[in-house]
Amino acid sequence: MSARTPENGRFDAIIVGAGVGGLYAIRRLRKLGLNVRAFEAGDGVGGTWYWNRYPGCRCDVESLEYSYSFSDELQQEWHWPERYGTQPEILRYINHVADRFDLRRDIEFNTRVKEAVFDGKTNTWTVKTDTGKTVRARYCIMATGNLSTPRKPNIVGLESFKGKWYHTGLWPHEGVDFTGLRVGVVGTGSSGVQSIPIIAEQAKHLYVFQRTANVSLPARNVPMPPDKESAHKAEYPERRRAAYDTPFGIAGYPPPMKSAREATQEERLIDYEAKWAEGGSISFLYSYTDLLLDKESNDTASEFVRRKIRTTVKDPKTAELLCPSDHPIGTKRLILDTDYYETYNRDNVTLVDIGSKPIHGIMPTGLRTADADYALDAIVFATGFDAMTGAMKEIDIRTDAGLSIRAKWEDGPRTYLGIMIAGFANLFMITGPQSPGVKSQMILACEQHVDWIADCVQYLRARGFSRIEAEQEAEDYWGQHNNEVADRTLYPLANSWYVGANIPGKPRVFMPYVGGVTAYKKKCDEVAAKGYEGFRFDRCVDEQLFAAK
Ligand code: N01
Repeated sequence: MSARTPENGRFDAIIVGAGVGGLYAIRRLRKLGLNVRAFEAGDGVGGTWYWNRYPGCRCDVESLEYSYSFSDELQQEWHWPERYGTQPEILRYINHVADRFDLRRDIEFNTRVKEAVFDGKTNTWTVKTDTGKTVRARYCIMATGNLSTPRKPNIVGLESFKGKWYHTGLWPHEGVDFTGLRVGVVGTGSSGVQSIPIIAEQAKHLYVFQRTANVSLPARNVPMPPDKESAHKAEYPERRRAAYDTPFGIAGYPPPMKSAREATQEERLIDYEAKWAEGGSISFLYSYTDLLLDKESNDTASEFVRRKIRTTVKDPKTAELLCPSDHPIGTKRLILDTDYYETYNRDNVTLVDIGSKPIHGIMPTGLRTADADYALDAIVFATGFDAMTGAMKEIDIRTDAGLSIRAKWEDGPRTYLGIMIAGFANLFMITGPQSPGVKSQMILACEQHVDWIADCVQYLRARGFSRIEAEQEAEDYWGQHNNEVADRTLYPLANSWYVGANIPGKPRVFMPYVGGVTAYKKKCDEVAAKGYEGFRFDRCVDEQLFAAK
């Protein structure tokens, strides 16, 4: 069923994006009686899970956690077949949610929002799309995602390449068969590491072009044990509540009790071995209290992983290249893999060090580095995204007072709570920069933000306000707090997408909030309980425009 347009062409809320956050926003705002319209660039729901269809794509949070909590029937009835959800399985789930809660009728697919302009006289947003549509709404809700702006490097000669090239974040829906081909994968972040073992099984030869070695831990994926599923489901409501009282928004991992420095070498070895055998990133980071705070403690975990790599990879030179050494473990997003390091023991896989011998260009027949030519039939760019700010800056977001997001965020994002931006009234972000979104269980983060936004909108409507805006002082305080919290950790030491280091020319600013979900949610709740402290409200001149229903 296609999306309905009200007779006057005006909505209460426009939602940009129909991924996990956008879908829940439709549901939640609709329940308040709001007339909503979502725009989605893809021809289906799912966001990240719609676009990232590369081989081996799978979530790194366990599937019983990585799911919506807003409906107990849904969480009880849905069966996750494996410990970690595959991309097709997660997309099937999101489609099920869209159908089950009848969300599609408010979504306009194949429609990209190009521009959003705020009118301070009527307190409305006017949104224009690439399909030539113009709509107006009181609220604009950006559910645009944090890793939704794929970026391939500007390499000279790519247009001359005679083979095919792909980006993991824009994977063809029909899939790609690499059988018998000479394939090059550029990039060894999560997307590269997940796809490399699968591509290696198909390709005649696979060349992995690695600039920096990353840390990958074994996922230890298994079919879902029935007893685990039933035990989890029996405690779902309690577990969901408990998740908000954890640093990463994921319950079920016993918090560490002591520092790595307090443990003996033998104890550490036993602990790390147990975590390695268990699989997963949170449990590994939970080995000790200070792995993300103290470099010396962190070194013990990093060295453990390097030893594992050296014992797994048979060729010592390749093993050494794969050993991460430029950042403390966990300060870049930890990767979970299945047989990644083992893949380098295959005869048809070659690791190419482009850190010391960079890519010089692409030729019709393949790729040239500083010291060799590689004949290729296909190139996969697993080179990541313009993370956290890219999607917001792709849209021309402005106000009639002459402000624009592109200008305001020129030196990095500035927000209050990662939800609103001073100067941009009635514009909400779901898991925006300076919120813990990407450092937590994303679906929980989306639900928390949408619930907060929905409560806020209800508050405004109950009091007849048509405008809410973050105060500049509140935004300044939040930015400073965000940096202070990050500076207490080892995170800023890494050249990660958290600081925009993967995009040439992007200002180096630490973007996610790493004070933990517990502290963050408490702050958001306090702000709301104090009548939305740090925000100011107003009524508009033309109240009839958006008379409350
Ligand atoms: O991207 P990345 P990703 N020349 O930015 C290299 C989430 N995710 O798509 O480290 C050569 O991490 C770059 O090298 P370097 C997850 O949060 C989750 O893999 O910058 N190489 C790096 O190796 C993740 O963190 C899941 O030196 C270049 C790689 O490309 C995030 O998405 C799965 C280059 C990019 O790694 C992004 O992951 C997938 C250049 N010019 C993704 N530019 C799961 O849930 C970049 N690189 C499991």
